[in-house]
Amino acid sequence: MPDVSATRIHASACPHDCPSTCALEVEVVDRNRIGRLRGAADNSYTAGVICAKVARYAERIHHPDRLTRPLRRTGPKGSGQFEPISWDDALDIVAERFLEAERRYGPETVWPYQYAGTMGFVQRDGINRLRHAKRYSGFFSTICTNPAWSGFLAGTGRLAGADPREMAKSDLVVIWGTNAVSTQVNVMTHAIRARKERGARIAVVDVYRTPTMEQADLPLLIRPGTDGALACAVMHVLFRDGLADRAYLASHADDPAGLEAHLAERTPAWAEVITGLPAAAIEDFARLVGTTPRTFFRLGYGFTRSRNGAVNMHAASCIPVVSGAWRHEGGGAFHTNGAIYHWNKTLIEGADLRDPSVRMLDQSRIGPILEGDADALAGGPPVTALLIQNTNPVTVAPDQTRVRRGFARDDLFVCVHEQFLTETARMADVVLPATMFLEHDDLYQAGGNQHILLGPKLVDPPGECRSNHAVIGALAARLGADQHPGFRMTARELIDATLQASGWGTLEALEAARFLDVQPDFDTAHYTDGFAWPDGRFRLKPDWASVPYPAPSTFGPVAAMPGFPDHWAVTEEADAEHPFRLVTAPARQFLNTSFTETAGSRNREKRPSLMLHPDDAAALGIAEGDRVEVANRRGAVILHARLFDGVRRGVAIAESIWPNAAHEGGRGINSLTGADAVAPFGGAAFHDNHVRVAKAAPLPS
Ligand SMILES: Nc1nc2c(c(=O)[nH]1)N[C@H]1C(S)=C(S)[C@@H](COP(=O)(O)OP(=O)(O)OC[C@H]3O[C@@H](n4cnc5c(=O)[nH]c(N)nc54)[C@H](O)[C@@H]3O)O[C@H]1N2
Ligand SMILES: Nc1nc2c(c(=O)[nH]1)N[C@H]1C(S)=C(S)[C@@H](COP(=O)(O)OP(=O)(O)OC[C@H]3O[C@@H](n4cnc5c(=O)[nH]c(N)nc54)[C@H](O)[C@@H]3O)O[C@H]1N2
Ligand code: SF4
Ligand SMILES: [Mo]
Repeated sequence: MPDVSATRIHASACPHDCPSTCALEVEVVDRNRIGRLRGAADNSYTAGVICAKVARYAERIHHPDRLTRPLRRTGPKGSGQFEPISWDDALDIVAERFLEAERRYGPETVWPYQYAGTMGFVQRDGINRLRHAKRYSGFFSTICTNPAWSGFLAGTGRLAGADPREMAKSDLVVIWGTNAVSTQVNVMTHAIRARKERGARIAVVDVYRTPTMEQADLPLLIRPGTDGALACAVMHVLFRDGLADRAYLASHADDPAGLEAHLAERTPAWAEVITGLPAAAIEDFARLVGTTPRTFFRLGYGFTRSRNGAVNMHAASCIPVVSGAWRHEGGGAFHTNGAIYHWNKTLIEGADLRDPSVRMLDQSRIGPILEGDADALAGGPPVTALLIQNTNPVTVAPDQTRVRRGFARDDLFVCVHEQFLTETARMADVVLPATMFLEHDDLYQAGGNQHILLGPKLVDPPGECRSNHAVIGALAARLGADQHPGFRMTARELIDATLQASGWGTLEALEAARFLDVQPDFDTAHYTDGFAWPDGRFRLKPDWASVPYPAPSTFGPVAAMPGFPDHWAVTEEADAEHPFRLVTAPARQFLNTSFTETAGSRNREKRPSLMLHPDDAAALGIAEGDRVEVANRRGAVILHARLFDGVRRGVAIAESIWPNAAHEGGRGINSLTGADAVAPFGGAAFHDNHVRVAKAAPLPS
């Protein structure tokens, strides 16, 4: 291992909301400047590879538009008119306004609202300590993971799976509903190693020909929201052709006979009608799965962002149980590793202060919540004060029209702590400048692999930027709520105490090691001795309402969810008025809206566009580059047509998330997405929208 301290190269971890959580090597030029970022070659998952946007990080951290001073709004909301003020004045205003709101409506009127702009525990989760100390409204986090996690948990009972490095030892890697080349490049490192070293095949299930599907030996291009049908037909073939592992099913699953009977009618021909994939292609795929013991299912998030997303995840996760692939190294399934870490984050989150009677508000329903929808407010007071860190809801949250109306309310006080003047920060009354990950200390866990990583402070922040931890502590003091020890400890002290309380050693040890590989052994990871239920049996037929997901209640039409895997027809289907299904998949050069501020990313993404099949475009009289209006009852957006035969007819793809302002009229892509909760535990169906598409009226000259 190179002695990084003797050089200008220092170890860190990527803080962004990406399953890869890469181990980084950062070139530090001096106290104020960094050079190139690289992937750590000696981290067995990162394996020296990181994405281009983070390799160019100097462009983001040294960006001239970074916020460097606290600001107070001087013009109308959203005008962008601010004046610099001192930190003391800024924090005094925020504390005063929060106390005033609390006097009027009680503490639940204040809603601390955060997400995963940084994945570091101290800087991301510390806001909960202030929330609990003050009994501010709870935050039910739903925007990203809930349909995926609940769907995976429904079968295995535990959010963990086969070691993702085992993809390199697989003979068939099935990359399902993730555009890994764009969104978590390291999956490709291991999958392609398997192809090079063992002649493995790669199958990709997606709804357009992504850069990942371009790499596939078996591209499986299906209609959006139909993964459950594909999974059923694959399992039908496995049972029909004697390729099901009946011994494994007998010892490891709840009701294989029931599943087999249920699948009798769910033939490839049945699935062809639903998925659009020819029955012969389904047969070929199923046979390959059934005859390749080492088949690794790498299940992503993308295919769960539909109203039936949890059901589809569960259905896909049943295949390696039916085929018995779990038995083999290089086989089984992996979605995320949340369950392997056994953290005790009491100090960071102030969990000991939490009052369970305080209402929980749904992150994804921020639009209805700010508009005063009584159901969304869970019967409590209106939200009149927001403290926002690590997220940009004005652009990323669904049902944007309502979100924007909510933020425009004059009786709403908003404080945004940010690195840039995002579209959310523009709506704030007070804006506070935030540090970036190389300017503060934090601790990270990898979702898409098995590492615990340290990201130490390596450079000084520009101007007056402060870390989230510093801001939360300073506000707690002003609000008379800083008795909890977590407010008075440094970030490093919190990291050390959290590692020790969780059984992961000390900060000193982690600092020396840079990252810890905490992969469970094979039998644990592969559920050899049983899945994580009292009877050890994988649930082919889950009881959805009792899936062990930490949610305040169930959401959506839970009672109508199918027991066995199925095509659950609750997606927002095309109709005469809305003939297209719109998917708003991630753009390669952005990370949600992060990196939309850097020229290196923006120039490569060019402009907000809509991929359409050339025949659909021709039928609508739309040519390459034309301005098109994309609309449904929630809103309308102008995009530029990109003709592409890698999308199906009737499907449209808008790679996201561009700033709203990058679109004509300032209406962003989430004007088209819905905030209705996905069953069974909430979430937003970002890829499940019906829309109409038409050539836009010419611009007034
Ligand atoms: N470059 C880049 N990287 C990112 C992000 C980003 O915005 N840009 N976002 C980060 C975040 S927050 C997350 S959660 C992860 C998510 O990473 P992934 O697990 O990769 O999931 P998504 O990126 O949401 O979606 C990936 C793919 O799902 C496909 N998809 C959509 N609907 C369906 C469907 O019904 N069936 C199937 N089979 N496929 C479907 C989309 O076409 C897309 O290609 O990525 C992270 N990494
Ligand atoms: N249409 C559509 N919408 C989507 C999605 C989609 O696929 N399609 N994906 C959804 C998904 S999966 C997700 S996870 C959400 C994500 O949405 P967000 O969580 O809002 O992600 P970002 O847009 O990257 O915004 C993160 C912000 O945090 C800030 N930040 C980073 N680090 C720090 C820090 O240390 N301190 C402070 N104070 N701020 C910091 C960054 O500058 C950035 O502005 O978007 C969702 N929205
Ligand atoms: S691939 Fe993901 S974790 Fe790795 S550097 Fe890029 S954004 Fe960060
Ligand atoms: Mo996400």
